[in-house]
Amino acid sequence: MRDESVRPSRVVFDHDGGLDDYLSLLLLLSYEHIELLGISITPADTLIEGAVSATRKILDLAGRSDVPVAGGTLEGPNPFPFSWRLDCLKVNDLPVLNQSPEIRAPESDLPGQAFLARTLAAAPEPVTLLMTGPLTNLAWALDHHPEVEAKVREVVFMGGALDVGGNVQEPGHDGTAEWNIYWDPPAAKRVFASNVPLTMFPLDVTDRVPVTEEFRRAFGRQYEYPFSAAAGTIWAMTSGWELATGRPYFCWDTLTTSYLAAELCTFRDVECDVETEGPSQGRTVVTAGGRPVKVAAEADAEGFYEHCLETLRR
Ligand code: AGV
Ligand code: CA
Repeated sequence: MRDESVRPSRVVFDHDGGLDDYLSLLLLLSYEHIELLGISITPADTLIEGAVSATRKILDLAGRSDVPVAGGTLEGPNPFPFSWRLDCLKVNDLPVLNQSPEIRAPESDLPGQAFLARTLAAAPEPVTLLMTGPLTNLAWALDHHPEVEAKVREVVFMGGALDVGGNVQEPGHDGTAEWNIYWDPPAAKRVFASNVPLTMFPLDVTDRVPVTEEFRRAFGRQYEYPFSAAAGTIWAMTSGWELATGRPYFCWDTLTTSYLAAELCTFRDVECDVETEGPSQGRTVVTAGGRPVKVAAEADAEGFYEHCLETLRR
């Protein structure tokens, strides 16, 4: 485990309502040294009402009905496939998340982007910002509330593809981009233009942690724990993905989240830029003179799977 004395304890989470975004939340809520200040949601790989609702229900399951949730209203130029965005509705209807008819965790009156800006601005000391979707809300916060820049100790984000192919397969695109960056390339460019320290988990490292059948089924053997019941059921929704598309679902966001609690990856420093136009838009490129970024390079896959299973035995 990480040395908790040197780890940030205050975290703001911005996610985009995909299946592994909810798994990330389950992990985050299980890390005892982390104080979660609030959650903003980007309406990217999701339908926002379903994502806000499912997120609040997970907070209730964790006994963390004090954490506020805010749904964002900003949309990037390249929408996610609609069928992917429906996953949040399935999570929202999980029996383990619907044991009570009412939802207690509060929904903010503010849109997600303004909530993120206000939460950062109100923090007495810089906080860690975990982002498992596009960087849209942070880009907005930097543009509209420049004082938040000094409140971000580190942005830990899932996105990009450096020395491997991307995962965008859309007409007119060359396949070099990863979806979170592709959804809103100018937002990534804006964040790269800031001075906030960036720690990036690109496809290069997340490719090492596919959601395997063995990993999914291992949650069944600890089903008596509500977090494992939720996690195993959510991962089961990824079954068949490889047959349908030729590629597995990956632990993209969960590997990124595990960085806040465990030493499972190695890192390298790169200088990086983002393409915002044309057939490579959303591509992240290593370029001399580019934006310095700390990048996760290698992952201990077996250690990571075990970390998830152990963390979610609750
Ligand atoms: O590109 C990975 C990002 C992660 O934040 N998301 C899913 C994760 O939450 C987009 C994505 C890529 N392939 C997908 C995605 C797929 N097959 N289904 C749903 N989302
Ligand atoms: Ca995501």
